[in-house]
Amino acid sequence: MAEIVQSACPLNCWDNCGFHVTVDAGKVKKIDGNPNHPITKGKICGRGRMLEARTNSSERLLYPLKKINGQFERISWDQALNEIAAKLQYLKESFGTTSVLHSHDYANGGLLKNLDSRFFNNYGGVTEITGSICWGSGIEGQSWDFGDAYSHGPEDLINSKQIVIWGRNVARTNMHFFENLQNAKRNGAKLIVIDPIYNATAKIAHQYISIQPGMDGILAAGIMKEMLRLGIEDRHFIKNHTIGFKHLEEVLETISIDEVSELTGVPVMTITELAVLYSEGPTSSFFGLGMQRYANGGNTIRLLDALVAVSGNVGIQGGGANYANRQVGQSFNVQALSSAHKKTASRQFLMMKQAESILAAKDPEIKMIIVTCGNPLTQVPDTNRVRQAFTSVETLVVIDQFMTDTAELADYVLPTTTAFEEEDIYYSSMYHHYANYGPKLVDAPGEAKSDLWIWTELANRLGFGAEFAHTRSEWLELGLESLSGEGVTLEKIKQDSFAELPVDTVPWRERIFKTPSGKYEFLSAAAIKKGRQGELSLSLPHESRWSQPELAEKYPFTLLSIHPLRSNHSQHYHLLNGPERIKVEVSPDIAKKRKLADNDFVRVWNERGELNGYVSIMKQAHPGTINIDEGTGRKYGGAVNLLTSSDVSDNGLGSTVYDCLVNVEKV
Ligand SMILES: Nc1nc2c(c(=O)[nH]1)N[C@H]1C(S)=C(S)[C@@H](COP(=O)(O)OP(=O)(O)OC[C@H]3O[C@@H](n4cnc5c(=O)[nH]c(N)nc54)[C@H](O)[C@@H]3O)O[C@H]1N2
Ligand SMILES: Nc1nc2c(c(=O)[nH]1)N[C@H]1C(S)=C(S)[C@@H](COP(=O)(O)OP(=O)(O)OC[C@H]3O[C@@H](n4cnc5c(=O)[nH]c(N)nc54)[C@H](O)[C@@H]3O)O[C@H]1N2
Ligand code: SF4
Ligand SMILES: [Mo]
Repeated sequence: MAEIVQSACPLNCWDNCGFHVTVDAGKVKKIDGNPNHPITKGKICGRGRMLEARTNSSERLLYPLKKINGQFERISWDQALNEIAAKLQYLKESFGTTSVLHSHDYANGGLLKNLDSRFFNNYGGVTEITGSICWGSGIEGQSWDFGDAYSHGPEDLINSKQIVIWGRNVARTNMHFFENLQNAKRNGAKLIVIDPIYNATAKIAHQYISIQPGMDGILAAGIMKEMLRLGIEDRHFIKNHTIGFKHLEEVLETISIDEVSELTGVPVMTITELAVLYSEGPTSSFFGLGMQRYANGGNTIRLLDALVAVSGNVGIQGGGANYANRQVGQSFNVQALSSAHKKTASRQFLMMKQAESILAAKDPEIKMIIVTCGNPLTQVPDTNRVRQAFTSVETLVVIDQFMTDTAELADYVLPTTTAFEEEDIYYSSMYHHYANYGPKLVDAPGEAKSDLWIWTELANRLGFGAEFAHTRSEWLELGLESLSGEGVTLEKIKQDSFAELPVDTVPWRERIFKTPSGKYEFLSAAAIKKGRQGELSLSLPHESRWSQPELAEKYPFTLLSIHPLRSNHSQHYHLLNGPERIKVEVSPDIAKKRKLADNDFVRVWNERGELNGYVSIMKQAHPGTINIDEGTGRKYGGAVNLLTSSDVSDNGLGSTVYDCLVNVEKV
């Protein structure tokens, strides 16, 4: 008898949907939305639905594999765990624990996925990944300005008179917010989209503003200039709740409004209109993540924040500089799960620079890499170098559900469970503030085991098994400990299948910020304390015709690599029907210049690499813009990251994957 069970989406996504999963005879049959979920209300996307195919796929990894003479051979779990544990022990004694690197991203939003840190901390502390290819620049930027990165609750959108979607591909990446935008429009709100690509969100906007990639901070500066010229800034907020405004004024004096228009491609009149619109709030701003993956990404978000502050849209209903919502993750007792106090050694590599750092590491060298919840061979910039780094170490262990490009390079591949094969609580610090419960619904195929089982077994072999001697329920209760006072208990979340977390849905409404001064900081003390520049800067992307004219001669076009519609990064491509080909989207002017027609086979290249694909001419996009969706792998002819740079953004914690010049020609 088929049964419908409440569950949750584990994918790294804004929406964190509630599911209804049909289970029959021990198999997942179908995935739908849970209509009772307060935010996602029964609607889910194709990536969520496809988790059925992902779970039941005949390509699942079923047994531990070891590479012997270049070929994978099936081995027993005992052999795999014994050999990996022995190697870990040997490395600890001979070179120290930081000779091991834990490479990961956040492919699964489960609370218990944080237990990987517990394993590595109890082992003694390995080389860890810091920063983020995804959102690092913006998180750090908002931390300098506000003290943290908090968003308004979804229900507050109703209070906005105007809504500015700034570099966020809502229709594609955040479907429930898209629905919310349509409702807000029906309610009379004005919708503006600022993006180099005329995307599906732009189509529903009252106004679409095309911008030169990487120039959003400059545009924000122009809007603030106009605001000050017209005297329509919020003097009360500036005087009482901010520091460093004089410094901001000085920065704005270094650029003319005509220069702003030249750099951004936005007409002066539009800039003036935006100044008026921002001052006639409440105006809410929603910043995407693509926009800060540039060398100037930190300053971009900081200048956008400054605009929201100067126009009086901070801490008010219907306002906000909405980027991420870290209140969500901070609700849990992740500290207790990860046992950071147990580590005695540590070293950190930047996520985007992991390849260079592996290759350059000394005292100790990296001898072993363990990969979880990540596919660096497709997702980390400068793929050629990543390949070189990941093949340079003695032992590569990859824990995954499928034979990814990264797993193919491994010495040991360990098969792990999918979400419906283990119990967990799922959350996302991106959009809404509900956590969802996902029970174990079916048994894993073959000998696939949960990540937690693997850590526990390795811990047993390395002498700290006692640190892992807990049941799933006990682990979940530990993670929820910080919430028990709020009535969020394991029992309650199991019963309801979701729980509202105690966050502020209008952050900063008391005008008390988490910065050193307690005020909004145009001049950041936190930055200065870190030895960085606390001042705002009107900096440009690293690869542009303004910053590197010679490079732009050779590689005249900007390559974006935005998130794919039908896949979550690299996770769904292999499940899609249709030809395995890369789509090279070009702006109409490029098609004209290079005499390209739809479906032409082209090569896209720069000094870092080359990729082939088929042309699709975009209806409308900023001149000189190309896009190749991220996430494809070897099967498709390669990852777009063959072309991207592993440079680090201005504040030291973000990537520059969209800050990328290329050339294109027909082959
Ligand atoms: N379908 C789908 N949804 C996803 C994901 C997925 O892989 N697939 N991934 C999830 C994850 S992990 C994340 S981080 C989010 C990301 O969610 P988003 O931030 O919405 O997505 P991105 O693809 O990073 O880029 C968003 C937009 O930024 C624009 N853009 C690029 N450069 C600039 C610029 O310089 N200025 C401006 N104004 N706009 C610019 C792009 O044209 C694009 O429209 O999506 C989540 N949702
Ligand atoms: N050029 C370019 N590069 C980008 C981006 C871009 O826009 N452009 N986007 C960046 C962003 S925003 C992000 S978030 C990253 C995403 O980068 P990743 O997180 O590395 O990408 P995914 O393909 O989502 O997932 C990686 C792997 O995790 C595995 N996995 C899933 N669940 C589990 C689990 O429970 N346990 C284990 N052990 N493995 C699991 C999946 O099978 C998959 O192979 O990519 C970044 N890279
Ligand atoms: S991928 Fe995102 S939108 Fe799709 S079902 Fe999962 S959480 Fe919902
Ligand atoms: Mo991301």
